[in-house]
Amino acid sequence: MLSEKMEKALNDQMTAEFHSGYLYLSMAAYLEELDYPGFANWMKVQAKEEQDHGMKIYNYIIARGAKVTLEAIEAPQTEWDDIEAIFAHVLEHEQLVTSLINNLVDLAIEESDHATNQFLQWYVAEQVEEEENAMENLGKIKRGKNSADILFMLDAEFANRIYTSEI
Ligand code: OFO
Repeated sequence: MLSEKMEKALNDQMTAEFHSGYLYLSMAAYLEELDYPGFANWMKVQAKEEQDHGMKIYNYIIARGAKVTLEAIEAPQTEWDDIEAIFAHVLEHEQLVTSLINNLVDLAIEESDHATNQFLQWYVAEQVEEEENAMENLGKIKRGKNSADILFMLDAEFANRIYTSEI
């Protein structure tokens, strides 16, 4: 059984994950506009993964006999200054999500909700990976941003990312 507070916190995090998906889809659309189909592909895969992150929480709430409440998803940003700003935003966003996950873990510990704490450890590990990838990608873009040839090669590299379900 989940406490009312935990049920609300998990529903909020589920919405935050769906919002992340929406944000990355918006970045994908902007990158398509800039004619970078490879970077757009990377963002579309990321958007699908975020959908999975939300669904994992959805499934957990149901498994605990609690209520899933879908909330409004805030409209995402639709334009950025340049490609570096997009990837800097990804890192900033993932750091924000890490802090949200940490708050949830703190609540699980405070409530001695061991099952939810254990469930959340998947997200703790995932955020390490998310931040690592975001830092690596931003580094690549920063190094290549002044060369059309390098950006072309990076776009081709990012086109190789394939979606694999995380649920
Ligand atoms: Fe759900 O990991 Fe990114 O936001």
